[in-house]
Amino acid sequence: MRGFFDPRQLAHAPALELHNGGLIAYAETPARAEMIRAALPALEAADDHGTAPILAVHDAGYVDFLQTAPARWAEAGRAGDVMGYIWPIVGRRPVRLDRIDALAGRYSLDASTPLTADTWGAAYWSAQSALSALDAIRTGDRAAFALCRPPGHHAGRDYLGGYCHLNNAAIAAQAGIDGGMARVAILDVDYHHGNGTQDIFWTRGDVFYASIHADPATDYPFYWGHADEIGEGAGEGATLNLPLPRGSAIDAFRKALAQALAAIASFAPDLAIVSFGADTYVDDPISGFAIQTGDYAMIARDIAECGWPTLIAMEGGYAVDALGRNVAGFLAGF
Ligand code: OKP
Ligand code: ZN
Repeated sequence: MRGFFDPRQLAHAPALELHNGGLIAYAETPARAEMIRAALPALEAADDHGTAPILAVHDAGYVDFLQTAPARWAEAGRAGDVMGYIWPIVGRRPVRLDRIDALAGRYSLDASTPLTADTWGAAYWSAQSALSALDAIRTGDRAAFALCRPPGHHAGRDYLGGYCHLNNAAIAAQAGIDGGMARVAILDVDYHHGNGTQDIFWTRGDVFYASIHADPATDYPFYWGHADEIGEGAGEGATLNLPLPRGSAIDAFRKALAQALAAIASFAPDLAIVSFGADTYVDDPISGFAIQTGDYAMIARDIAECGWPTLIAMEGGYAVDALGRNVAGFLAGF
């Protein structure tokens, strides 16, 4: 299976994130991508598809914010990385959103996803890696891997959050549709619910979103990922959420996976995109499932047996020492 990555994705390296009321070292490190890369046969450089496929999903004002906020933040004399810390309360009088501090709140979901001067470039190339994997499939490959980093599934049309800036899976899905595919399914097997992907396609009937994740009653992103969230309008029934309790291991995970795969099979996609997070791993430092390294091949086989052209896009996974073998195990199983 061909895989894609650009070294510019490594440059995004914020110092700190807000965690349990304090600041800790940022968990979504460049070392994650290095470990994955080291465990795989050589990845290919991503091709540059420009900003058009990004703007087909993301709001132009938001993209401008990603590009310009670090400089504006520095000009305003703020030390440290850009991090939202003040949000407009909804339902009150209209407020000015043009100041850098207001924009950081306006365009963010949480205060744990800092921007540095290198973030835009890294996020841009992360999205290009996903688009390059799509090209491989369009030209006949059965499957392709995109080492997306930063990840994408928490980012919405006009907001960042959960270590995500551009929604790589959504950008590839939209590019597939714009390239003539009638239906794309996104299967999200990261530990966390992909609220951004769900939100982007919430009212769409041409992109099916299925996710297996930790119950939002106990885990990030808390507001989204409940079983009763099924989409609206033309998208009603095209969102499937399968939350699992903390502690869930491979048997429960595979049962949910079978349910997700059956739903996707009924949808009959032209392309499947797997938002693959290895943070379901038993020793992941920020997560609570109990998937073992050897289980990833089985999960991948279950998906591969469905026979769809499949783009695998990297999302989370924070047990850095085990990350390479967990991803390599998944891809080998596929
Ligand atoms: C990203 B992905 C605690 C802040 C909240 C956010 C978790 C984002 C996970 N430090 N952490 O889905 O792997
Ligand atoms: Zn995750």
